Amino acid sequence: MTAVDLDFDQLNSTVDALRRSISNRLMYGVGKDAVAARPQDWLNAAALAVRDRLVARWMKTTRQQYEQDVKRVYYLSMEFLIGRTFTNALLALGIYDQMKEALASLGVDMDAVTELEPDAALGNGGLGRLAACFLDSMATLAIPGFGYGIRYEYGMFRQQIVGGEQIETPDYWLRAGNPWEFPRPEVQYVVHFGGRTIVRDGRSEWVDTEHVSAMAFDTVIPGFGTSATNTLRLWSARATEELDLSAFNQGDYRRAVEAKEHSENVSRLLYPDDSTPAGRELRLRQEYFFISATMQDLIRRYQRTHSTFGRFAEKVAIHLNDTHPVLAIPELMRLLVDIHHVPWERAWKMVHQVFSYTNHTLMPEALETWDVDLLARLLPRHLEIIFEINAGFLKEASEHFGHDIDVIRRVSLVDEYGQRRVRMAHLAIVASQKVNGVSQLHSQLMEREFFSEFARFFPERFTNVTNGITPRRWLSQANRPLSKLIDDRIGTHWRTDLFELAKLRALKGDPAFTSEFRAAKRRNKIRLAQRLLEETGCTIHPDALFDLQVKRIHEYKRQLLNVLHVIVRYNRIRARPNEDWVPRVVIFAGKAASAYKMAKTIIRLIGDVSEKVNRDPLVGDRLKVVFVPNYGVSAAEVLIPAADLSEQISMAGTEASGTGNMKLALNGALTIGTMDGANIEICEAVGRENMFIFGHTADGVSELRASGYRPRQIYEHNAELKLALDQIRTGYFSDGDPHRFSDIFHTLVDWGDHYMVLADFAEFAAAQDAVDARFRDPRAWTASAIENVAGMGRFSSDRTISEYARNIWRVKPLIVDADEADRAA
Ligand code: B1N
Repeated sequence: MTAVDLDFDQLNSTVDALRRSISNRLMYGVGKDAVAARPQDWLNAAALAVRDRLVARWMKTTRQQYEQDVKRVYYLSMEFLIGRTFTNALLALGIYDQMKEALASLGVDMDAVTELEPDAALGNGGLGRLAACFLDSMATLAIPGFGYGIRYEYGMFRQQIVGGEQIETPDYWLRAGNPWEFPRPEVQYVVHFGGRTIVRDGRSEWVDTEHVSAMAFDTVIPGFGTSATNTLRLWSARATEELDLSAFNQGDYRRAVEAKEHSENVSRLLYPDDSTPAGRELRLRQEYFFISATMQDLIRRYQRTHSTFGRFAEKVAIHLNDTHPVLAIPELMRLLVDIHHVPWERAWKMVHQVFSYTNHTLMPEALETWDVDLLARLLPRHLEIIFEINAGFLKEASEHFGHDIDVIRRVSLVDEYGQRRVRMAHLAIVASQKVNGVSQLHSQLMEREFFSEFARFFPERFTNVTNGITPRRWLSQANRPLSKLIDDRIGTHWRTDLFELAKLRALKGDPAFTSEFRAAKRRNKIRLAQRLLEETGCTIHPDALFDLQVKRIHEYKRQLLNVLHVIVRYNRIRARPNEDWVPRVVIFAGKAASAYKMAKTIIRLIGDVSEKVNRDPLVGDRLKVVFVPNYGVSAAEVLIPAADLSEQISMAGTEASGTGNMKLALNGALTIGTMDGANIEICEAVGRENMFIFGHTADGVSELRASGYRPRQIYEHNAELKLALDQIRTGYFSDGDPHRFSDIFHTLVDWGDHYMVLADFAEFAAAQDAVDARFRDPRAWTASAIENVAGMGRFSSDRTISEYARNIWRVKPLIVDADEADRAA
C-alpha cells in the first residue's frame, strides 16, 4: 500500500472513526434512530460501515487489473459455501478489536449481534466450502480471480430433528437483506432455452427460444493482509419482460404472473444433493443459466480492452469446479462460432487453451450424465456442438487406440448403452488443457482406473492438486484461544504462511506451552458444552474425550461404522461398569440429502442410540452420544476447535480428499482414519505415530472385493459385533420395533455391505482402544496434538491456490501497490 492509502486506512480504523461510521450507516443506510434500533439493525449498520472500507480497496484492485491488463481466472462453481462474512471481514481489515470497542461504546454487544448474521449457505458440503476457501486465498495472494455462481434465494435447507427424524425447512437467508452484496441491474444477459436450430447462409442459428434474464449481484472478497480484493459475481434470474403482456392484455393476470414466476424459478434454490444423483430438468436449467451469463460476461470484459480474440487465451483462464459448469464448453464454442464468427478449428483451440477441470468424486452414481433427449429439447444447439466435438475426438481416439471399438465406446462423450446420455466428465476432459484430482490417491485412481484411457491418450493433461483450507477462517477466526497462544509464541505471520506452524514442534516439550495448549482446547470444549446445553438440553463434561464425526451423512463416509463402535462400547461399559473407562462424548453432525432414505435412517439410528445411552444410569458420564442438528459453516466454527478426536473413516478409495480432516487436525484434534483421500497426506505430514490409522487400503478393498467379500461370515465370527447388529435388528434401540432399522442390518450383513463396514470393524475398534490409551496420558496426547498443528502447513489453501496459479491457470499475482510496481519495473 502507498503511504497515502495506509494513512487513509489507519484513520478509518480508529474506534472513533468506526463509531461515527456505524451511527451514520444506521441512520442513512438502515434508516433507523439509535433509540429504535434492534440488534439486527446494529449488525446491518456495522456491516455497511465495514463494507464501505472494503469498497475503496475493491475499486483500486479493479483499476489495477485493467491497468496491468492481467490474465484473469474465472472460477465457475454451482456452490459457494461462504458462511458468515462480518467477523471474517473485520479480521481481513485488521479492525476486529476496534469494531468491538466502537460497538460497545454504542451499547451494543458485538458477540451477540454477530450471531444474528445468517450463513450464506450456497453449497452442500466440501465442494462448496472449498470454493469459498479458494476465494479467500485468491484474494490474499492477489490472484486476479472471479468467482461465478448462482444467487440462490434458498440455500442449503435448515435441518431440524423431530422425533428422531430429519426435517428440512427452507433457508430464506435474504430475509433481513444482505448488506454484503451490490445488485447490478445494469449487468444483465439474456439466456435462451428450448427452440430449434436452423442453418442460414451456412451458419447455425438457434431460434424460437424462450428467454430468462440473468442479473448480476457482486460481493467483495477481501484479501487478508493485503489491499487486494476479488469479486464473487452471482446471477439471479429475472423474467425478460416484467409480465407476459399478451396474457395480461387478454385479462389473464394470473397466467401473466405465473409465467414470470416460472422463469425466475431457475435461481430459486440450491439442490441439496451432495454426491448423490440429481438428474432433474431444473438442475440442468440452472447449470446452463449461470454458465451462459458467465461466458457472455467474460467475453464482454475481454472485449472492453481487446478488439480481436487473438489474445483471449493469454488473458482468460476458466476453471470448472466439477462437471456442474461443463456446459460452459459448448456455450463458449457457440458464442465464438455462431455469434462472433470465429472459425470452428480456431475456436476449439482457444477453448482448449482456457479451460481446466477439477474432478471431486469417482462415485459412479455421482458422475453427471444428461439424457440426450432432454438436451435436445432444452439446448438443441449445444447438443449439436457436443456431437461435433465428439466426432472430432473419436476420430483421433480411434487412430490412437487402433480402432478398438470397446475402448471407443468407453471414452465416447455419449453413453450409448440404453437411453443415450452425455457424459459430462468426458466432455470436460476432452476440452480442458489440465484435469486434476483433489488428493494424491484420488488423482492416482483417476489416472489408473476411472479415466485410464484418457490418461493414456492425454498423459500431459492429468495432474494432482491436493485440497487445502483457509487458516484465516479455520484457525484465526474459529479458534481464538489457540490463535492467541500461537501468536504469543511464534508471531502472527502463520496466517499467510502456514508453514510457520512447524516452529511449534520445538515447543512440544515446553511445559508452559503444553499446559496453555491444553487450556485453549478446554476453553473451546466448554464453549461447545454451553452451546449444546442451550440448544439441545444435553449436558456433556469438558474433561471427556470429544470425538467428532461432522460431515454429510453418506454410506461411504461410514457413520455406521462409528455407531457400531458406540454400541459395542456401550455394551462393554454395561458389562463391566466398574472398569476405569475413558469418558467419551461422541458427537455427530451432518445433513442427509432429502431423497436419500438410507442416510435418513442412519440419522434416526444415531438419535435412537443416543436416547438409550444417554439415559442409562449405569453408563453416566462414561459415554454420551450427541447428534448436533443443522451442521453448517457456523456450527463447524464452534464444533471443530472443541474436538479431541477427528473421525475420517470412509472406505478407502471413496473420499476424494476430505477437508474437514484438515480443519480438525489444524485445531489440534488427532485423527482416527483410513488411508483414504487426503488422510494419507496428513499422515505423511504429521507422522503415523500421531494418528490412528486402521482398515483396508484402496488396494486392499479391491482385492477383498475380487476375492469375494462375505460380510455375514464376519458377523458370525465377531461376538461383540454380532450382538450390536442383533440389537439393531431386533429393536433394542427402537422400542422393540424390528422394522425401523432392518434395512441397515440387511445392507451390512446380507446385501453385500458395499462400503465394507464389517470388514474394517475389528481394526477400527482396536484403533479406538489405542485412542483411549493415548488419552489417558495427557502429555503424550498433547504432544501428538501439537505435532498435528505443526504439520499442517501444506494444507493451507494458499498452497493449493499457488499450485493452481502456477501449473494450471498460469496467472501471476496483481502488483498491488505503487512501490511494488516500481520495484518490479
Ligand atoms: O468435494 C470435496 C472433497 O474434499 C470431498 O472428498 C468430496 O466428496 C466433495 C455433486 C458433489 N465431491 N462431489 C461433490 C457436491 C455436490 C453435488 O451436487 C457432487 N462433493 C464432493 C472438495 O474437493
